[in-house]
Amino acid sequence: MVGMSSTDSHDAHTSGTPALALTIAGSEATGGAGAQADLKTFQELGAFGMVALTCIVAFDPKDDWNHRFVPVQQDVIAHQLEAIQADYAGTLKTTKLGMMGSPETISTVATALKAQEWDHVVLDPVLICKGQEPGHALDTDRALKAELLPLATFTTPNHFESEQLSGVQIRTLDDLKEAAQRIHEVSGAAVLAKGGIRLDGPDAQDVFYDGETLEVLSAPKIGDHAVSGAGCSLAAAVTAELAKGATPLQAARRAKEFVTEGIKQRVAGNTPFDALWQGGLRRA
Ligand code: PXL
Repeated sequence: MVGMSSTDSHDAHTSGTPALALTIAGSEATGGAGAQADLKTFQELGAFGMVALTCIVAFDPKDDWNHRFVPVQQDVIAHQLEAIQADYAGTLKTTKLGMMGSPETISTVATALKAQEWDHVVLDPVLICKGQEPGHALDTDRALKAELLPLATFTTPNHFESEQLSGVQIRTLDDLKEAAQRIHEVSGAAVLAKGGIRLDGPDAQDVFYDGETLEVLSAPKIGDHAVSGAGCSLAAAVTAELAKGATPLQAARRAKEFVTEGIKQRVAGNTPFDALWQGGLRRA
């Protein structure tokens, strides 16, 4: 603030500043997924990013890259959100919810979210990470449905999460459409249900539904392996686009392009899944 008049400071909030976007997510140390993917996506799409960290994931190279997971203490999560929401009170209107990891964290986050008005709450309903057992996720699943889904304005479930949230078993594109419609009915949110590589056929197909428009977003599949960070980056790209003023359908289309190009230019390491490169659209 040194040397800045109150007018300068006010102007900085109202003109020429980038759109603001918060992610409430876990850290995935290798940089493929989680808060790292979200922040890189925000930056790439021209939004100013913030993070409230919910947990830390460190893959274990000695144990088949299994997920080692520690939650961040509940008061530390609350403090991060307190700082962010006080700093940008009145201007921060867009947030993305990524991996929560526990029912306690879901409650802490829901309480903070309810303390202000939001234009956009993008819920990536992360139930399990690649490599985790679905059984671990049941209590988180219940808390997510009860406490976060009602606050969401947009949600991006993958194949497994769409089945959990809709109760529909998804084998075909029509199943995915039905699941998207059911999730919209229970949540009121715009839904981008991801078929990804899980449905048969040459294309990676996702279904957008917002109560009015049902659109299938389609791009040729790139390889037959899931890429780390694709889900996080998709939801983060939706978030950045919404923060910049896009409609939900525009945001979904742009996010699909972002992820498709990012997968084409993926980064290989020693984990069994490659990581999406958020710079894909730079040389699409
Ligand atoms: O891709 C889901 C995901 C989200 N957030 C974190 C993760 C993962 C998967 O590894 O580690 C922190």
